[in-house]
Amino acid sequence: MSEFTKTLCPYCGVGCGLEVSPPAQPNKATNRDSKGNPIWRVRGDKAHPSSQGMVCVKGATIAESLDKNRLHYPMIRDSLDQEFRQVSWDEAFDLITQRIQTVRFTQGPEALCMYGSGQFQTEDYYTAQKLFKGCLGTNNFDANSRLCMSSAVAGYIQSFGSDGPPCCYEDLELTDCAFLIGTNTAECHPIVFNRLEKYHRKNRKVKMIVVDPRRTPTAEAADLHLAIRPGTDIDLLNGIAHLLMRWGYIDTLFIDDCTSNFPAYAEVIRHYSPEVVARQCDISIEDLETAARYWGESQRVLSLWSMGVNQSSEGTAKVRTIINLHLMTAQIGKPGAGPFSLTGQPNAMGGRETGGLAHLLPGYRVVKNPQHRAEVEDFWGLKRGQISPNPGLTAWDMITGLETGDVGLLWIAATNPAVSMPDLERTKKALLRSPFTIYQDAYYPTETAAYAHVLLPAAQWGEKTGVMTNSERMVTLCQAFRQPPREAKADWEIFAEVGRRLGFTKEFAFANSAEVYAEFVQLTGDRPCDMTGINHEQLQYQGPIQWPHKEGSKRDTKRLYTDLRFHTSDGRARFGAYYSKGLAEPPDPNYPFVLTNGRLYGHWHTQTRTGRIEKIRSMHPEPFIEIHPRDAATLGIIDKQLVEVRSRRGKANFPAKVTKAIAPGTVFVPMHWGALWAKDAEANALTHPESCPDSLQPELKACAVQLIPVFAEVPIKNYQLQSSQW
Ligand SMILES: Nc1nc2c(c(=O)[nH]1)N[C@H]1C(S)=C(S)[C@@H](COP(=O)(O)OP(=O)(O)OC[C@H]3O[C@@H](n4cnc5c(=O)[nH]c(N)nc54)[C@H](O)[C@@H]3O)O[C@H]1N2
Ligand SMILES: Nc1nc2c(c(=O)[nH]1)N[C@H]1C(S)=C(S)[C@@H](COP(=O)(O)OP(=O)(O)OC[C@H]3O[C@@H](n4cnc5c(=O)[nH]c(N)nc54)[C@H](O)[C@@H]3O)O[C@H]1N2
Ligand code: SF4
Ligand SMILES: [Mo]
Repeated sequence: MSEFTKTLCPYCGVGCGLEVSPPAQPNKATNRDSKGNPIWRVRGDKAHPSSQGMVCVKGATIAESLDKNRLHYPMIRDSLDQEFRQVSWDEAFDLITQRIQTVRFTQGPEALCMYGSGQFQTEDYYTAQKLFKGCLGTNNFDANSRLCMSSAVAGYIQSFGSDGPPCCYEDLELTDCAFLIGTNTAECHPIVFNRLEKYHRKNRKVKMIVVDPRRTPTAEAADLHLAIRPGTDIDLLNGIAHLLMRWGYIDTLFIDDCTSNFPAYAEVIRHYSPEVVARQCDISIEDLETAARYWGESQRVLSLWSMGVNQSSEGTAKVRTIINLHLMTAQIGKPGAGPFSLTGQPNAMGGRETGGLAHLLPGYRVVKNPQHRAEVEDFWGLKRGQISPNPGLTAWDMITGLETGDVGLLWIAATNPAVSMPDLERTKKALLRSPFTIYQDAYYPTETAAYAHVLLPAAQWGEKTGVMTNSERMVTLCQAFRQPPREAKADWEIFAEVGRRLGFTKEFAFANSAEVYAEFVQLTGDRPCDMTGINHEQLQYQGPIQWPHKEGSKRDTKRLYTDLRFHTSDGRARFGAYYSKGLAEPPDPNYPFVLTNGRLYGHWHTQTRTGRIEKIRSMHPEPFIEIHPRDAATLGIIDKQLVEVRSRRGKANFPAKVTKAIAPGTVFVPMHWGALWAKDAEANALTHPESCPDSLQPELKACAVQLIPVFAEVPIKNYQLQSSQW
């Protein structure tokens, strides 16, 4: 047997294949961490079709985080002001099942909630859906993907009749024009960016357009950077459409044969003349025309987007407006073209397949569709009507449900909402009111642990075998290569055991994760995400497989919609006709700046892993706020000076980084520093929860703030969890 175990990087949605091996000389000091644990060797898997052997710094260093600050035992406490005490799994399970039963029979199943994560493996997701939506009869399962992908999901469903990114990574090397909007691909999807950037550099005729209020490393590489005012994407996209129409770059044959609702859309874009759009977006007419010309003159246009688009109070409309451009120019269903949503988390896609949002059911089904419910009920052996016809509570609804007392039990797994939810002061207050919170994580401490009554130790990457799907629908087996530390268990095992103890013994009689997966794929039969031809064994021996992959099929499906038929009832893709609405909280004289926020290359979200890796800490030693020199001069702020940032909801402090990389009137802070990692530098102390009416995804990317220079010499440091504490 090879000394290498094949697996997948558990960070971003690029989904790079990794090979892991034990340290060559485990006893050598340099091969051990400060606790004496062996450091596993990680390298890119050259055979993985998505990444072809490449990895970024996060993938390369992942093994260094495995043994630092792990949660080893179940712990409980009666109230949040008490210390935790270690208990056996038996005791923890008893307490959980008893609380679930009490809440179920006193408040009803709708008072039970689970808040999960795109960092679950597919088997974890599926088991949780079966437990909550099937056995307990509540759709109150939502995931952090609500804050991440839900606008893309809603946009695809509304335009194409089904979710599912239609493109593949090969398209990065086949396109004539890459249109990157609201994505800092270079830092957040580095290997996707490497593939595109290499091809772009070699082929000077290939154009790259980047739409982002910041001059990110992604924008640096572009032929054209459109530094639009935050929240003006729809103006820009409709403006490009206006010019394509005016200049005759539209494909009327495709529009007639394959789409619907074009007249309503044509009426909307009529209002977006270059003069109006340039003013609205704060860009030049020339740049707008260049963008439209690049798009119109290219044989193949590929658009890529992520949080600058999705995290918006008009996120779904933004997604559909991108898709509109593809429909009017027939840029879909062929190599090098299409609207490609880059997924953030490693298994956000698996979450969508298994129905891991409050309005979804497994197999790309939706709660509101009676036939979909009936199909799942039959498959799970439930009585008709047992799955609730109402979509469950979304992530933010769970917070407000705690405020009103409607939520009686909250189970949080593989996400750290005390850092990542909007309006943190309100979020934390609500969490403090929770009658009973179970928190299931691999690490301790994390910010959210402070709000839990029960802590459950989760096995993580490398300690459990399961499946993840990346942005290009590539399904990879993530194999375990070491034992979970002490008493940690896989998420799906924890959910299944609770299910059995609640009396659903036959529903959760899985012996291993391969059996869970085998059951799940049956629910995808004849659905857009058909995976009936995929199982663990095949993934292990043949390598990754792209869906749809029906039982018996010989080849992967690289692209969707190559026959130009869509999943709508008439087979046509639908144009969405949207006027721009702008930001939910625009700047005003009291709060004159737009605060946006996002990610840095080395860090992963709330730092539970990357904050414990020395190399990454030294890449990004502290938080900061980017301010344009003109704004800094007006406010009398100099580089590195501490700035207090206030919004209507809260405040935070960051050292200033005065730079032309940010547009005047806009400021940027990284999202990575929660309460454990810096003093008062939480991006979400400032943000608001207003969300898109269709996707219910909050507008994390923009809120109005004021800036106040602080004249004190107290630089913010990574003040807790210094290496001595590891
Ligand atoms: N290094 C690293 N990589 C990651 C992650 C990580 O934590 N660290 N997380 C992963 C996850 S879960 C996700 S969701 C992805 C996110 O990947 P991205 O979406 O690429 O990352 P962000 O930095 O959140 O936001 C992208 C850009 O949106 C821009 N933006 C803000 N407002 C607007 C607007 O109104 N319009 C437009 N067009 N742009 C705007 C911001 O300036 C920012 O540069 O990254 C994944 N990859
Ligand atoms: N202001 C602002 N806020 C944001 C965003 C933004 O751009 N700006 N982005 C939003 C987006 S797109 C996202 S995806 C979220 C991310 O926000 P979170 O989901 O809160 O971030 P993570 O730090 O990735 O949290 C994952 C947790 O799961 C744990 N973990 C890892 N593996 C396992 C496992 O196998 N099992 C279990 N049980 N636990 C595990 C980790 O230790 C960690 O505590 O943040 C959202 N919030
Ligand atoms: S690009 Fe994403 S999946 Fe690939 S190694 Fe980096 S973090 Fe991991
Ligand atoms: Mo995300």
